[in-house]
Amino acid sequence: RSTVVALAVTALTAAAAVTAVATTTAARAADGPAAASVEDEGADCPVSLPGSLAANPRLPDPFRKLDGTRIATTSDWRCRRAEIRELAERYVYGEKPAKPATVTGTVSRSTVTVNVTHNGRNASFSAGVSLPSGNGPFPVVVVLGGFGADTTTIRSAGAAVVTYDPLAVGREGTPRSNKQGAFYSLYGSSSSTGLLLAWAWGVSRIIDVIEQSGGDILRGDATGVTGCSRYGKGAFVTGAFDQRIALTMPIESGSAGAPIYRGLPGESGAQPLSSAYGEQPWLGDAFGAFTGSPNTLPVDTHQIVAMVAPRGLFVMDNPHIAWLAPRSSSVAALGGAEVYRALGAGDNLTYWSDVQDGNHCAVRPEWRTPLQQHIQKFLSKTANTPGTIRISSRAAGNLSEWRDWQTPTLTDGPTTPPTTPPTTPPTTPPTTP
Ligand code: MCU
Repeated sequence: RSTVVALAVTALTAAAAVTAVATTTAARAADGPAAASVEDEGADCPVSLPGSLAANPRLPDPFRKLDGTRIATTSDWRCRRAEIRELAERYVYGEKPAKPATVTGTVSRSTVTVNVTHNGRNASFSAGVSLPSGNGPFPVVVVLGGFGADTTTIRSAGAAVVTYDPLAVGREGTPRSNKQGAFYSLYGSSSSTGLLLAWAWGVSRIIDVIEQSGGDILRGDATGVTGCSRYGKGAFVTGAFDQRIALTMPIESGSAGAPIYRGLPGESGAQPLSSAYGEQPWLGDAFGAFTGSPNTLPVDTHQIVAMVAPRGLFVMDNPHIAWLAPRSSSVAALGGAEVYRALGAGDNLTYWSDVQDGNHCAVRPEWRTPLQQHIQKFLSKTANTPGTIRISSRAAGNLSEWRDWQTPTLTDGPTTPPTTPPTTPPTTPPTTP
């Protein structure tokens, strides 16, 4: 039985006038977390994946390492995150190759071009640039696809919009055995990497070019990413897999995006995993073994949320469309929020599904101010508004039903090598015969 659900995308043009950023309140210089200077900080972490998988109806404990012990310090998170990344690549998205041997390109006031070479193969793609008013260099928000993102607000908040067509890098409508687009020109049309991570790889290469450009027009050190629906899935994965991205903003991403996989079979009307896996090759080929048994996945999307921590994350959801699995999405955010909290970064996460308009990918008045605040906090660094969790009562998940672990209090500081506990001198002196 296949139910075809067409989600009408309402193309909303000119959003209502957006009040320009007022200077009435002196903006506090934000000391929000800097994004990393490299795509993957845990590339050196040793990770050995499990030989077999055990079913677990609850969300895997994000703090428990593959060796069975739990992390104890905030610095332990770096290599725990690398484990999650490897699991996510192996079982969910496919592999994201590291930066290719050669990445070149150009940045102008209207276009970013990207040329990549790897193992003797070449590919190119480009993206549009739309600058805000004022003098640059400007922080960047990469917008995947052409709908759903409130680009008027993004630009009025001071960021340049880089409009990226993910389909140039990973085309839809192809069989898994013959994937097409710039990514697959380099890594082969039979690559088992799904479109979402191919799209993510494309954004990483745009950031490479901006970083290399000298920074006169666009800043390479303050990047956001957003997109709606299938491109919300893409934005979510893109932010998780490149730590140079300071702000990740998926909109109405639905199944294969933010919603926990384990929640989908029980969420009435939600797009089933088999449908999300089959509709387009968004997920990696390996995910095909799990569409009927998400409980055996060693990773779930609360851990993809956690991969973004402590960087800025603003998840936008629509509680009016059951197909989008908004309840399961709220559980992913609540589960991932536990990692943010443990890292002392609870203020860097916003989840917002409390919205009136039920149209898919509508530009919404409720998100205008938080969108502006997130850009100011994480990209232009001119404000420091704390994040907020606003879950619609229409689609409110309950994390306690989904976990059997508690959030540890992580101490600061390195644990490698583990500190030896001080030896306590015996209180009673040994008796001499
Ligand atoms: C929410 O994203 C998808 C959804 O997974 C699909 O089933 C539907 O066909 O399209 C949505 C979308 O991308 O709408 C623009």
